[in-house]
Amino acid sequence: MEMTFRWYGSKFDTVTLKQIRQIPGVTGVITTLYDTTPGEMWTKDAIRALKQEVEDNGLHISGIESVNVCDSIKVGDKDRDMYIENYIKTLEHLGEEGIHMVCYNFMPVFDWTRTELARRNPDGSTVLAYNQHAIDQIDPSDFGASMERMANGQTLAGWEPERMAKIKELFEMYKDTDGEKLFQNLVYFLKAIMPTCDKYDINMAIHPDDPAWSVFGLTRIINSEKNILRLMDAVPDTHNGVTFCSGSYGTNLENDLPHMIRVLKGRIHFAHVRNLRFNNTNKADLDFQEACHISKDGNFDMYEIVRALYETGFDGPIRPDHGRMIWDEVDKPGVMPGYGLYDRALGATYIQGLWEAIEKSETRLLNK
Ligand code: DNO
Repeated sequence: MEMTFRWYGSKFDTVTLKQIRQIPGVTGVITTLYDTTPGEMWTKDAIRALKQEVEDNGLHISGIESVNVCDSIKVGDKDRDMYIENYIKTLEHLGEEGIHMVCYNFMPVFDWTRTELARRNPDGSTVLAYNQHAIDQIDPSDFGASMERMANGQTLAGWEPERMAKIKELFEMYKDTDGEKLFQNLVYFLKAIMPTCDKYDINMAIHPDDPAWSVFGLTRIINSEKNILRLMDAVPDTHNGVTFCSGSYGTNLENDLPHMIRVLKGRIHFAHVRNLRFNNTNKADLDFQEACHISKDGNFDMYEIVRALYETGFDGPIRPDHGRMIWDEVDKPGVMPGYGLYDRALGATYIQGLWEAIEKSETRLLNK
């Protein structure tokens, strides 16, 4: 595995490449052209400039998160082939610049959903949280105002004000798209881009739905072992792969995370490793909050998750995922929710500690 860190680009991120380079063991960044819109073709010049900036700071680009897929492709609109063509050109440009991993998602309308962006812990740190009652109170025709109430001036990816302005139109667009149709549109998209991925050796890594169930009546399909395996079988090319995000698959406690990693052997191209703490597991009253990375702060056994990645020979980029806001970082303007510097840096060193211990104890056993 390679330890990496998500970075949104110097125009948008409060974390600098210089800081990332100083995190022990981190050699690459997972980045994006954050000011492009889904459906737009990425130019070679823009990709090259990004790459140059990263390399000038002693790091390299380990993958893209995300090249977003536009709604026309997701609902299978008549103009989808034109947008797929743009996506293919973007992949060609990335491939020509030596970038071989692309994370994307196929969630309708919203990317990840939380109801609180700064829930306070007893130790003064803050975390992102999800509460089912709060979701049930949101009026889907008034997302803008609901978001403002929740956000404290911060914005979640997928919930940008420009997008909220078009929200009714977006809901309208998805009204005939049920789970099966969404799945078939995803397969259509993947089949169309696979020849390019084969040519440039680009690993596509679909991010799971977060949370792992439908929100606001919009269908969601990448949320369980059965569904992700169905997608792997529908497009068996190994370039059709997975972002294994423990925090997203883990929202559904029926998902056995280490087991899922084992059955997805060879198809996991990217890993997001983080922990969650459930305060209420009853579906109607569900409440979870994000934890720091260590096992004892949340519900997941992080040792078993890292061990499953190690045992299946995972050799792609791995990154710590959302962190708490600690050491007064929460008041810093512009910090991306969940993506401050400090707690994620602690997460990166913790995951590497687990990895090193597993690797060394395995090697010792083999040599006995
Ligand atoms: C949240 C992220 C997601 C992810 C996209 C991938 O923190 O993991 O926003 O980047 O779903 O397209």
